Amino acid sequence: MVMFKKQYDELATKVNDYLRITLDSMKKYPKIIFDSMEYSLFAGGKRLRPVMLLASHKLLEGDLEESLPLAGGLEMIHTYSLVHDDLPAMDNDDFRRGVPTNHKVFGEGIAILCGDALLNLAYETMIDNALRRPEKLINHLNAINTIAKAAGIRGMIGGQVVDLENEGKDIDPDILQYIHEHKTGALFMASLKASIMLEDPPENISKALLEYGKSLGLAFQIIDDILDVVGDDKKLGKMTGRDREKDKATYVDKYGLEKSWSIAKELCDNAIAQISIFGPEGEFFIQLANFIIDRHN
Ligand code: GRG
Repeated sequence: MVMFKKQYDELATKVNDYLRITLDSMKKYPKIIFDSMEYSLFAGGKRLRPVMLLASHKLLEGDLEESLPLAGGLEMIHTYSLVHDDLPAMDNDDFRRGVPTNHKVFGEGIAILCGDALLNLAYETMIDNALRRPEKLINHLNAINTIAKAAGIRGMIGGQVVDLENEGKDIDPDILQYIHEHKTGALFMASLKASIMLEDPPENISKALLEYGKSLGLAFQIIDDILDVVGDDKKLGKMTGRDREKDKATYVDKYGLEKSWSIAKELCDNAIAQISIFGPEGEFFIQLANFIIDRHN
């Protein structure tokens, strides 16, 4: 576990340093938008998705300098989704990552533009990186395409739309699974798929990584549903009990706490089982699944 934490922190630091350098190159543009992007990007997220991207690229023996801009781009997309999701027109939340939400500090207009700017900067960053690597241009275009699709209507936005449409309704379990797999799972999958696009590993390796991502992404969101009921606002850095207030479809609502835990644990076990193909090299991913099942924030 100590080793896992050290490896995780090293990768998260790489992401943070990269985001810092990239964002600082935007300093000459209007101060208010720079400040609002900096505020949400550095409010203290776990960097889970970019860490997964870098760790899987490492597992596939890739060069992390090559994938770092994709990892940074993915975190920018994730942060934009949080800023927009917190807006009054969406979830209307006051706290995120332990601090007041972006629109509470900068106003709704700037928060909308902040999300738009982070989304654009993500693609600028990933495309600039691809253009610097003509020998692997197709691999990079495929990786960017994977991330774009996962963030779009066939992925995260699609899941969010079905989520919004179903607030207050008693939905079928398969619709609930669709929402979770798309709203949250799509970016988890994209982090692994992007590294697969860069390194073209054999079919059985890609299959194992993608199955891992699918199970872990769903487990992560189910645990998020659970933490919204039993979690601590301070540790989570956001208000709990919001799903019930908004009458959102959740696993806890559908299956109860105990069954939701057992579904999440089973999914984590399935994720871990996929990793045996990597032998001892896969240890980080086993510990990552344990970290997700044990998380409190
Ligand atoms: C496009 C507006 C828009 C929304 C898309 C992802 C999403 C849908 C909304 C964000 C809010 C939300 C409840 C998402 C579910 C996924 C989730 C639990 C996000 C929080 O991820 P963490 O815990 O956050 O990795 P940190 O702050 O650590 O990065």
